[in-house]
Amino acid sequence: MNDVPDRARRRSRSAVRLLLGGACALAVTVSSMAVATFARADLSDPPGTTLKAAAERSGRYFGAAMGGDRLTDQGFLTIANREFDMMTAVNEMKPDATEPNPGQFDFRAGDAIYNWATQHGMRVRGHTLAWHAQQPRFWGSLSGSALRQAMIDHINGVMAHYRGKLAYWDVVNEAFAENGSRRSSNLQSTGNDWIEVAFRTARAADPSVKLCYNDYNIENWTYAKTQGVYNMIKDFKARGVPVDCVGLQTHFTGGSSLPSNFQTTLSSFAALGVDVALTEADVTNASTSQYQGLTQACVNVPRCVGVTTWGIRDSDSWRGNENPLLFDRNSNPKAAYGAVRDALNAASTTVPGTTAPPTTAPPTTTPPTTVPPTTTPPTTPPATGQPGTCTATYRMVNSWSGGFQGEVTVTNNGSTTLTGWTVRLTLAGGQTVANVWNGVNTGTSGTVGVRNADYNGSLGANASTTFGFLVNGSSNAAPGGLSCTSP
Ligand code: 9MR
Repeated sequence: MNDVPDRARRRSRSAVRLLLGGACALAVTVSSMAVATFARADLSDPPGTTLKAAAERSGRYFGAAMGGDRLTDQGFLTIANREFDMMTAVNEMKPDATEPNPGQFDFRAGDAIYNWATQHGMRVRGHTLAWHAQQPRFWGSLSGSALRQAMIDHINGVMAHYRGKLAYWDVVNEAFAENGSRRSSNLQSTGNDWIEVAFRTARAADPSVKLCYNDYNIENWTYAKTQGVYNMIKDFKARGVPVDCVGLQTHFTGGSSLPSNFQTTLSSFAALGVDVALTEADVTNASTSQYQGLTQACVNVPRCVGVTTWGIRDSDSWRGNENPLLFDRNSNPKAAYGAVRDALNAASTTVPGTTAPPTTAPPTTTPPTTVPPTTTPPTTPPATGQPGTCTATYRMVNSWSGGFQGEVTVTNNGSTTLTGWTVRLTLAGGQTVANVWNGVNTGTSGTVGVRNADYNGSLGANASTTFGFLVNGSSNAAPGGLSCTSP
């Protein structure tokens, strides 16, 4: 395998990311690592000379997929390290790989890819938790509630291992048929709610990772399958099923090529309140115009967070005889590579939450000189809610420039079971709720109400439950005025 020649020096920001990646990777071996932080979008940066640098200007990523066999392929690793900042395991995190026998998990192959990627400053997309294919052999002898439970146990087992470490998880993969109805499968036969159960299980197992539905042939807006998936996501968002993103695989092969309405598809999904991503892109003969067009569609949609190609060189591809990737078998970039990089550099939208806060100086007004009141502050937070019913307490789980993840614990202080609860909290000015899980919100700014989800409203005496939420805004001020009422 030929190595690629040395390329232009990486921009300094990429160099810093590598150093940070190296430091973080050390931590992987001794403890679990937080999801790698992401470079800030800045469209005034000079054009990126690599795919990842070009993508990062607008807060996006550029990803690839790799199998474990590529970990000893220096040609592959050189390009991966230079050009990509997101990695997906081709097969190593799939259900058959991670749980070969009931309750016996094996993360060695997935971890090897995870460790290499994070040691080189990349983030990782998890692929996949529930799918009709590549299932553990023992699922084949299960059906009904036993199979449903096996799926739930699988999601819990795998997500516990990767908790806090991944950027995205493809929770459910390829669950729709071409005619827009659900694909027949053993999982579908456990009941139509299997997909939402998978997502609810996933959210509870790791609230830090974005949860995606992933499928192919959903790029054409007028295609029945696209509409089927769109209607499911719309329904999930309306009912508070926790889904954060839709992955469009973007395999353009055979009769399938870049549809002219691709951007409409992306923006229509995004308008439902989910991120979108191109998760497995490859194009027959690496058509420059199709690669340019698919990238252009993504960078035109603010919530299109990134593009992943399914492999790096044609020799890595599952359809290698179609030469569908951005690098040839000798590791040379093709014309499509330049077209993709140029389209990324020309992005005019940034991903929400990735732009730097304004650098304007803080206000210079003099603080008021009035003497503060002399009452002694209470040493414990004021009791919230009604005595004898429920209380709500808040903690910040994670924060970043432009937002934070919060968690509220709802506790039943009474001696009888509560059936339903509602928490109210008031966000600081400029803050908006982007997402709530394990609860259903009313309103997204100012005073926001969150009532229990279908499955966590019943709280026995002294029992508690939590819900989580993401907030976008320029300050990370904690919500005020917390109260809890029941029902
Ligand atoms: O690239 C993967 C290939 O090595 C496997 O043999 C195949 C088995 O199903 O899965 C391929 O990856 C698929 C991905 O997981 C889901 N979308 C389609 C991909 C290409 O088949």
